[in-house]
Amino acid sequence: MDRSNLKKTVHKIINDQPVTDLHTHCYTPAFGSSPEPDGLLLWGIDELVTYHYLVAEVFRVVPATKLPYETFWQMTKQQQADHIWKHLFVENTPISEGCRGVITTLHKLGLDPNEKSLKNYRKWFSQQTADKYIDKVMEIANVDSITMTNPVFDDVEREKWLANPSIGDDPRFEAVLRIDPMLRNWPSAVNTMRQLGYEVNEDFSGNTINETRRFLGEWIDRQKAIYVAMSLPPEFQFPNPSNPAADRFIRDILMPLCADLGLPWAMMIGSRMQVNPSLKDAGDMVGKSDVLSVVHLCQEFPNNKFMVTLLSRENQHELCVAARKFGNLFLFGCWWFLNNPSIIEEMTRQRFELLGTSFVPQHSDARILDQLVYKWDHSRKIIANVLVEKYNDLIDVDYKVTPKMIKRDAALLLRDNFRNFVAR
Ligand code: RAT
Ligand code: ZN
Repeated sequence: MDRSNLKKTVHKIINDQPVTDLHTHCYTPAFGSSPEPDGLLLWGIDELVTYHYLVAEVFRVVPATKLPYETFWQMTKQQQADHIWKHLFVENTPISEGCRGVITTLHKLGLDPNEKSLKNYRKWFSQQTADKYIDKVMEIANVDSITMTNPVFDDVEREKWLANPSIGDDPRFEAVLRIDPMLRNWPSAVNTMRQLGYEVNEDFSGNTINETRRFLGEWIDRQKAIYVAMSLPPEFQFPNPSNPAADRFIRDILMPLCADLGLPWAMMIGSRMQVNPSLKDAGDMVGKSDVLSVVHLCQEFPNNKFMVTLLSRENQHELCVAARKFGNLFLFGCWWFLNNPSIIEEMTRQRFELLGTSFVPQHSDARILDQLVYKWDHSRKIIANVLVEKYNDLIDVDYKVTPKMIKRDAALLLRDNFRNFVAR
């Protein structure tokens, strides 16, 4: 392949490759959509601008000493969006990744991102319907499948599944059973399962093991979940002698169940919750995790499949090395605070160098449907740039890089590595 065409060819192939987005917080329209109360599918300008990443940023510009948290939270969604637009997009330059994302999204939707007020955007969005808008966004972002996050311990969402068994049946979406409280707060998980009629006890006595497996199994079936996921604190350890309930849950319940069903367990480790609760969803922070605990899990459960993403930049190299040791350890994405161009670039380069093409470079984590547009636009550019660099290194020593090879790599990275890993 001619070196002068390489950059253009790689960018085109990466852009043309549909992405299977393995972790988002987007929902099928059947879950209800914003601005309906309790609508879980969030989309449109007011949701985009009030994304929790931007809530955190606006409180740096207009601190709580000037606008108390309670006053902000009492405002309507539109008032919050107007406040954020004014301070982050009009009176300041929107160069943070969160802000830039809104600008990219508006631009790629064909809107002028220079408006001083949100009025015209609101008008444009009011002419869309959620269902058709999903198609439009998936087409622009070139995403072929959106993986939801479905927290069974969330009362609002659980009731929606119970009321409508086909709520997840939309060919554009896949479900994921999300069960953080099982390891973050076992007593509360037990309490909820008991209320739902399962005979479980905090001390694992009686039928707890079978009943918890039944609970999880039934929800995996109901959701047709393609994996089971948890976000875990930086302190997560396995084994953990000071938390015998956690070890028992993993050893006696989760691992056997996942192995039987061929389901991966996705561990997203390193989120330190609510260091500033006044910021609500924006109040979480990052902490370094214990990679050796991931290694211990891979050692003890060679028949299980582990998907792992860690939130701290400092953990990334050690995690890559761990993945070289265990074929059942699957690395994915640049999560949350890592989803910034400089860090995505560094992580992607490091992963190519240590793991070849055997990982998934990115997921969107989109909470607002429209974010698929910018998250994939920004990430594709970085992935393509790093690939160009790697192909050039091969071309330098006379290795022939062909468009067919580049297409094969693009398909693995953006779709097939994940699909193959979750295949049962
Ligand atoms: O990225 C986010 O929006 C976070 O608030 C979390 O939802 C995180 O991605 C998670 O899945 O826990
Ligand atoms: Zn997430």
